[in-house]
Amino acid sequence: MAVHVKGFFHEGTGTISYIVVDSEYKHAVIIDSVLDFDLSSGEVGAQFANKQLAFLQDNELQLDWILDTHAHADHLSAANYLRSKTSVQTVIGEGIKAVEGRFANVFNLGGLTTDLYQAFDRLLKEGESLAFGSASLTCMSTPGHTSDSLSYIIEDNVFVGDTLFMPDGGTARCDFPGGDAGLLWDSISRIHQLPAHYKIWVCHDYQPQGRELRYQTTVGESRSSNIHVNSQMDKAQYVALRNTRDKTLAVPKLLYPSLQVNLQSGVLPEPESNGMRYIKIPLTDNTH
Ligand SMILES: N[C@@H](CCC(=O)N[C@@H](CS)C(=O)NCC(=O)O)C(=O)O
Ligand SMILES: [Fe+2]
Repeated sequence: MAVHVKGFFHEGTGTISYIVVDSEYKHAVIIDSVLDFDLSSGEVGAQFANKQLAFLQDNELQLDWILDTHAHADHLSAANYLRSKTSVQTVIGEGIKAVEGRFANVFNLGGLTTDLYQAFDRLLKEGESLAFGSASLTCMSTPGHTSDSLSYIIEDNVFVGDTLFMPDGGTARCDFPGGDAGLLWDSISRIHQLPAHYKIWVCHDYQPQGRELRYQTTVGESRSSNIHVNSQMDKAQYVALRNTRDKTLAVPKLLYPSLQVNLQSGVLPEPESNGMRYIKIPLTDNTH
């Protein structure tokens, strides 16, 4: 398979979504697409996703799968929007069931819990493969940032979601419910055991020190120079560093909207009797 990777940067959330192309057979998959969302006005848009659809059309590509690496907590997934436009199936890791179970209580979803994760067409297990173009893609379960995190391997490309950032960005936070710094260390160790030339494609770049946008490294480069996980570090040191740093991080601006929508593969909440859709924000009352 002749693999070509096209990254699309979503400025508002620092997310990189990918279209991976089997250039020979003209098939493609989309990984981690984003809906535009303005929190203050409640406007939801599809400008970003439409750019990706235009790319598919302009290049006469047949879309095989709409993939998410995890239940994102900082942006709304465009998976369901893309499915509505293409009739292609949405995919996430089976760990989404546990994530959903944890948040059902936060959002008081009660008896709905078993229906939510059925919003995804396919739930993948460690090592499972999906047909893609002339070959296949395989997933590796890489929990830690979230318990449902998966990495997708397509030939010598690894789409790691938030399991790793660029070497100067380190690693993702592990303080969301179900996050676990020790598990993230173990998952990264597995990725770092892949051949050194494998390309790692990250899902976020926060441009440390204002440097230019970068979203691709290699296993070799990440292994030797990631600022959080490298040969100078051991697991206990990493867990301490990660947990200390996580205590300093603010709640992501779009945490609650993202989870409510992303547990349902990007389906917006049902309209209420006046026809409007609403996002819930659980309040913590610290007034007394
Ligand atoms: N300021 C961003 C933060 C988003 C965020 O927390 N991102 C997660 C990945 S979903 C992370 O690991 N961030 C690491 C960091 O901020 O150091 C927002 O509000 O959206
Ligand atoms: Fe994330």
